[in-house]
Amino acid sequence: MTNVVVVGSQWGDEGKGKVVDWLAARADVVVRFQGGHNAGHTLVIDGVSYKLSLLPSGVVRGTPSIIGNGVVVDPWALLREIDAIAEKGVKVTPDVLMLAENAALILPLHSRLDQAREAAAGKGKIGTTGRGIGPAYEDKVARRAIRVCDLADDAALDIKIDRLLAHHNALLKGLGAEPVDADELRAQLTELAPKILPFSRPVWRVLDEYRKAGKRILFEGAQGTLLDVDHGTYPYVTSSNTLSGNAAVGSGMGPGGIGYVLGITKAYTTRVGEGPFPTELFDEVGNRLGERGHEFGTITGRKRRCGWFDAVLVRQAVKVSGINGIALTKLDVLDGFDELKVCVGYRLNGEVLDYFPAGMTAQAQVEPIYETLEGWSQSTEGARSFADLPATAVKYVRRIEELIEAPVALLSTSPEREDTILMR
Ligand code: 2SA
Ligand code: MG
Repeated sequence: MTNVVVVGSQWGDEGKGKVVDWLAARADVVVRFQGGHNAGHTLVIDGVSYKLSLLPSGVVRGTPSIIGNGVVVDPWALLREIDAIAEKGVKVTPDVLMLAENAALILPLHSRLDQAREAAAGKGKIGTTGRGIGPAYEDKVARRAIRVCDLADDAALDIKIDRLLAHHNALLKGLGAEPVDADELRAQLTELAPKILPFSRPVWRVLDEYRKAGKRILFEGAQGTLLDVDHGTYPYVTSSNTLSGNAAVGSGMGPGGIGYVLGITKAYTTRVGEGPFPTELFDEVGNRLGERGHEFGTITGRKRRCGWFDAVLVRQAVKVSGINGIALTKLDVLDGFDELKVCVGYRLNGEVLDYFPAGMTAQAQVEPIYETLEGWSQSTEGARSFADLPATAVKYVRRIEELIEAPVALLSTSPEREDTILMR
């Protein structure tokens, strides 16, 4: 196995958690490179279920795990998560978890701002997770973020807090909200420092050591391609680059370290939050997909919107992320449908498009062009070989491969790790 980058090829919730866990058992180190505790996945190991949002999946099995510089880190959320899995018997020590010293922090003022903006936005809201992800990335790019390494540097911390609050307190004043007290923030960070700093490392060097020793690195993406801040359904996106290319920048490794790109792809489509969704279904079929697929957010419990497989979107994800192969998940949710639809193009103002346009209005107005495929009545749940699948399910999988211009490398047929078919 070379290094592998796992990315979502739709709007997140494609089932990355299970596949990452499957791969983590074969990796020497697991690295998160973007996002924050807006991600959410459930790992089921020996009947015990673990809900992770910021910690890389490797930690549960004791595989060395890295939170890279591209991640925005809420240190309190990190400590809570470490405590929560400690209660289940998993101890996260600095030998197992390494945190990039140059990662930006999410502070309480970021989640407050995120939630206040969403509440005030009315129809214009994004439907964020309210975790402060966007405001934290804004501060990072605007060069006023407080980073992990600042917790060890009193002189820098004073300057940084002043710079940060000069901006935020003006903003809060405009919103008629209470300003943040500099001394109080400093005290919070001082209290935090001894708990967080033991995990802090020059992660790029650690990765270089792994590379030199020929170790296998697994990069664990969060969210999905269509939530990418550049290539997604902007502005209805998250605030990081979710594409495979960011694995290099978000961890401090050159692009040559990326290796194989695996796109996790659900056999139908879902999205949470606002924004365009061409194949969304508002009928019984949509409800059935949601119920059979248990389509509720891991972290926020939000109901996910459901629709048919959109091959145009996934093909675009394959291109922009350089996906070498996909892991197709939740095929069993389609069991029992007489027929299945797959979107193969769009119609917009009388024209046919074979890609998803970038404009907000165009994205909202495209109408899917469907191809209808025959369904199957047998259960595919828990199938462990391709030969166990009904012929029409095989046809569905093969047609998807053709349309998205990428092979199916893995097929996942239940949340259990063992119910995974290795295709090639
Ligand atoms: P944010 O909070 O600024 O990143 O939100 C911006 C958009 O990104 C979407 N988003 C997500 N979509 C699906 N899953 C996500 N993670 C959790 C999960 C979500 C949950 O994996 O289950 O528990 O509800 C995730 N994180 C961000 C979000 O819906 C906005 O559309
Ligand atoms: Mg999820």
